[in-house]
Amino acid sequence: MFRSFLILITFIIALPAYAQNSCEYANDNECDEERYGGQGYCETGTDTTDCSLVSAGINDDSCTFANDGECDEYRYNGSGACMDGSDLTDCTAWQVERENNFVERARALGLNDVAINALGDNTCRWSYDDECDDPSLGGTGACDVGTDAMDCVASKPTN
Ligand SMILES: [Ca+2]
Ligand SMILES: [Ca+2]
Ligand SMILES: [Ca+2]
Repeated sequence: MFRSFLILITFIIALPAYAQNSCEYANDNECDEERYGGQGYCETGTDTTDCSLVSAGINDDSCTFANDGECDEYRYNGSGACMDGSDLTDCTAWQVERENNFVERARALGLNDVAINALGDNTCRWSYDDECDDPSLGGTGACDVGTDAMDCVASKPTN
């Protein structure tokens, strides 16, 4: 009797801890909870470890692979070697470089700065996948308006 009581207690204590990472995509270094900007592959409260930095608003270089010149966060299509929120310097540099590439490309297509600004930036998870996902530019709607500029610039008339 006492033993089954202990098992029951253990179960009750362990259950919430289990639920915190019960998602199929838990512990893959990518925060998959929609409330923290993830793709929503995990239900709220089931991808706790991966979302621990993002949910706390932390963005730092705590990853082992920080400052190695490569963005390793999944949320930026990186290698995933770093947990979301732990490869700040590399991912910031990568974003700056990507935006510069976008502006260069847009200018090469003959767009002026007003038109380029109107396209927005490339902060969407689905940017740079060769598919326009900005619904205001005839895209799929997988991205918020103004966050998939590079993919949508290709489909935008240049006149
Ligand atoms: Ca995850
Ligand atoms: Ca890195
Ligand atoms: Ca896209």
